[in-house]
Amino acid sequence: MLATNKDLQLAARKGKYAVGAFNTSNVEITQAIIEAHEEMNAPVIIATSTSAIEYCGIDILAGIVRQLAMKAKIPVSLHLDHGTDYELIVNCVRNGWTSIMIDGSHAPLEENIAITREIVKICHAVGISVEAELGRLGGIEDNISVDERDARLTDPNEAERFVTETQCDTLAIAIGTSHGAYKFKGESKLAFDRLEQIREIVDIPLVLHGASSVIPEIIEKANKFGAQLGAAKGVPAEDIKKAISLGITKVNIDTDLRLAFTAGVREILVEKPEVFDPRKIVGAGRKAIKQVVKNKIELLGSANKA
Ligand code: PGH
Ligand code: CA
Ligand code: ZN
Repeated sequence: MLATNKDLQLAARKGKYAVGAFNTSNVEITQAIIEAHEEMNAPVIIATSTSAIEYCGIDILAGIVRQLAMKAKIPVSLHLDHGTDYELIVNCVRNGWTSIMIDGSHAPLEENIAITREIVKICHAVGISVEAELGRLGGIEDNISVDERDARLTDPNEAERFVTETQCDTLAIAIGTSHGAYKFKGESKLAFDRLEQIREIVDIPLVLHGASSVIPEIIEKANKFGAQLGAAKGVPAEDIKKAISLGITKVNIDTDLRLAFTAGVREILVEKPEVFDPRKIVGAGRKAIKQVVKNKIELLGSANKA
């Protein structure tokens, strides 16, 4: 069944767990995510970036996610990840998205507030929940690359004002994570004190972007079969757990699924050179994603919360 992020995250806050937001761009990834959640009776957010929508086609991607969601016994939200384009957002609203992220984090505060308010007005009129972002993550976000120098932690006082003035339903904050497979040069360092300060003065559910762990065994497997992902590094599982204990109720994961897919596909191509059926090749990637998603459900504590 379909649900909104707001409802899923309010339930998660009560139950002290987090809902995973997993990115998709095609049928196999969506199947892997939804099947894993069905088998573990967990609620889920299916996230679609602008480039994923461009890749698949907005109506096709909506069709895939909504058909699978309506057949599923668990609540599924269809969420726009890092929306920046007004026309695309309105198109998602028309095509049945249940949740929208408006990412005005690259703009100055006043402008971010103004852009977010406008999207909230449109979305709330039709029962769609809105995630906004304040502060800047490092790394590459869809097509936008944020230099380390421009990355900026969320200011708690700004966050309080931002939430009051925009009436957004949930808030993505920057506490030191970044998008992609190369998050940290040395040890991972998250600003948990900042998260606590924000949690104290902001009373809407909070979101952690850039939350892939870049699982070492998967990197090893991919490299064993020919990948070159030497210095890849993510957020350790313990840090994700700690962030959830401090109030994060949505954890965004894209990179870990991409890596799992790559390792799975590389393995079958190397181990079974006689295979040339796309279903077997892409199917191996789908299977690898499903296993990673199941492990994430365990980590986030969302099993049996559907
Ligand atoms: C994310 C995903 N999507 O919005 O924040 O982050 O690159 O860590 O998977 P990762
Ligand atoms: Ca952003
Ligand atoms: Zn993100």
